Amino acid sequence: MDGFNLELSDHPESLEQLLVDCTDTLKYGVKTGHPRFFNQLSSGLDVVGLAGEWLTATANTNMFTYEIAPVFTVMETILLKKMYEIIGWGETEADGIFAPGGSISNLYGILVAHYKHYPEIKRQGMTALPCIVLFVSEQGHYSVKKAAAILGIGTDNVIEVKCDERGRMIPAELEKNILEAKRKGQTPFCVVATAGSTVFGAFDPLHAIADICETHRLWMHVDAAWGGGLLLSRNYSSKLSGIERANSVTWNPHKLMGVPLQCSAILIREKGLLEACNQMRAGYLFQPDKLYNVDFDTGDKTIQCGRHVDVFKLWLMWKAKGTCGFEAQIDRYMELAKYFYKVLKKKDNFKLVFDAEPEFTNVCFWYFPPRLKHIPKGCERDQELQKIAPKIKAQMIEEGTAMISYQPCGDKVNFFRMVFSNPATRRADVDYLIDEIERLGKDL
Ligand code: ABU
Repeated sequence: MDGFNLELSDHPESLEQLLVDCTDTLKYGVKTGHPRFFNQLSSGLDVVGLAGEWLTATANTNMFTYEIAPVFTVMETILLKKMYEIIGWGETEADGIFAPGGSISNLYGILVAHYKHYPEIKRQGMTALPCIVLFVSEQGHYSVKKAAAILGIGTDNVIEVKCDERGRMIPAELEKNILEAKRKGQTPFCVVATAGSTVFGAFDPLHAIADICETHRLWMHVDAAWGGGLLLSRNYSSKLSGIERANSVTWNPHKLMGVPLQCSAILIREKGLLEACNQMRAGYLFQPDKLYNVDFDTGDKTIQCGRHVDVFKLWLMWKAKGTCGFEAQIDRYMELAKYFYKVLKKKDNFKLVFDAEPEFTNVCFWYFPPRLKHIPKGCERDQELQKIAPKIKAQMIEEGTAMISYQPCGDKVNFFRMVFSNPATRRADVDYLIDEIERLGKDL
């Protein structure tokens, strides 16, 4: 970061210097709004969302009480109601809160699940519990294990359920794992299904999972952090069919819906449970004898005290686009993913991880430099292929032309994961990326 002095000074610097610092901050940072930024599930820059974030910072308030954030609190209630409706829940049966990101929202889902089964845990901790276990697919998000570690359940008690060839949880395997856990004397309490897995964009079969949860009386949490936005598309919402049967749902508008970071909700299909689970009644914030109905105070539903206003930018974007605007944007990402898949399919040097139309906006693929085409399939070729994506990506970053993620997964060596969630991206950017990968990779 040539010439950018990040050290802090004892004395104030000039306004001119501060402006240079601001320019340098953006100059040396990654341009996540750039149409060729494909690295993350959250990307792009919505100008209305930006305005919302700006106004939020101007208000500089805290979500814990209605008395200090009356307007934002009502907006949160309205957004949550909209999200319950879209999921298929009645307003009176549901509850929720905006939380800092999908991992924390998943933590809430599991926290409430074990409180529901064992309310005594709030006072007595894990000593009150048998050996409880939960289930998530092997393609589920790592935050589920984090939550288990944080909550004292332990990562060993997160049982990974096998997936099919497209990365979807296999219900028969789930059932088998539950019965096996019971035989071992463990106590299953929760299943985390995934709607839009991080790497493959897979959707677990929610109805089949809900049936199993009902049979075994397990809490069903759906991690729809990535896939939740698809509920806004009449063309694609059926991929989440069964989500209405979940007990709790994570949904991140900062991913597919393009709301500036952060904006994530945990939605619970039981009123009062969040508050019962987390309430501490701090007298200095939650006085029962306030001038208004204190049911409006949301602060005791959360595991936080201070809470940032994440709702205004989403509310403002919804006003500006309407539900139809989100739908059109999301449908366009799905079309781009299909376009990308079709172009790659015709290219000799590219190989798709799944040779079928993309389930979501994730498209996973390898690039094969001509040199590797002569090495027969097997260990030696895999060893070489493993190095290709990191080398291409490193060069792309050096030159600043585009950004795309890669990873190994199971027995698959490093492959690229293309993902569409950036409203600025056009077909020309997709074509550019393919050409760029060939340019940087052909001599490797
Ligand atoms: N929470 C998953 C985000 C990962 C990604 O953006 O690639």
